[in-house]
Amino acid sequence: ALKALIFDVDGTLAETEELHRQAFNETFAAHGLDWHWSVEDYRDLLRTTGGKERMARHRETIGAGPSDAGIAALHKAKTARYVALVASGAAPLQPGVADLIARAQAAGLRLAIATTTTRANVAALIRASFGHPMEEIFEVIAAGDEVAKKKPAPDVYLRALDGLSLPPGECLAFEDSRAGLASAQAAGLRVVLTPSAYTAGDDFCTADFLCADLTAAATARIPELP
Ligand code: XBP
Ligand code: MG
Repeated sequence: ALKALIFDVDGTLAETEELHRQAFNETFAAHGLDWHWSVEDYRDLLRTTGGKERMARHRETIGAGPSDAGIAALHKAKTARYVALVASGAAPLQPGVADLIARAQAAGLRLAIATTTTRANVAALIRASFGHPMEEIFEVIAAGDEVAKKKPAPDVYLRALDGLSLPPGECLAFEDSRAGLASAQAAGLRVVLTPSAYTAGDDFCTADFLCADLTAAATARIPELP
């Protein structure tokens, strides 16, 4: 039987990528770096998960840029900017998310997070959108640099399963991207896929359930969900 729901954050709980992009661009400008990522650039850059990894890939693509230590410092500054943007309430939850989490809590399902982003970013988002500390809503939080390999590797989902002490068959994962889908499935999980602004139009044919959003109407054909 279903015991837990494991959620991705960026694109799944909330539409956050435009705030990440804004935080990256403001950070580049503030540090005198002549990088600027357009929506079109960013769609492609998102295929590299993780902010530091994304900057390093951009450096390889253009053949110049900061050292790894410079990238780490930029990423710290980017996180501070992103946290401030999210704290101002700039990232709306995706449709149905608040209701699904309330129904899951009422049904006694356990809740976890498996994300590529930085833990501080998740804390800011959950505080701003639910009005509670993230630990009061999510029992297990597996995030960013806490694992060796980011999505599409299974590491972050395996860490969440380990924290829950549950087998993948008793959990459902919620994702919005191909990298996230691959990560969760490689950990043995079934995946409910809801496309987000940057992933709409991607090929999700391997998803166990493909839903337009997480409203009760859109997820009605997933029998285990409350
Ligand atoms: C989200 C990401 C993250 C954010 C940036 O992927 O790829 O890199 O864009 O976060 P997913 P950081 O939703 O699949 O977890 O800058 O904190 O790394
Ligand atoms: Mg995502």
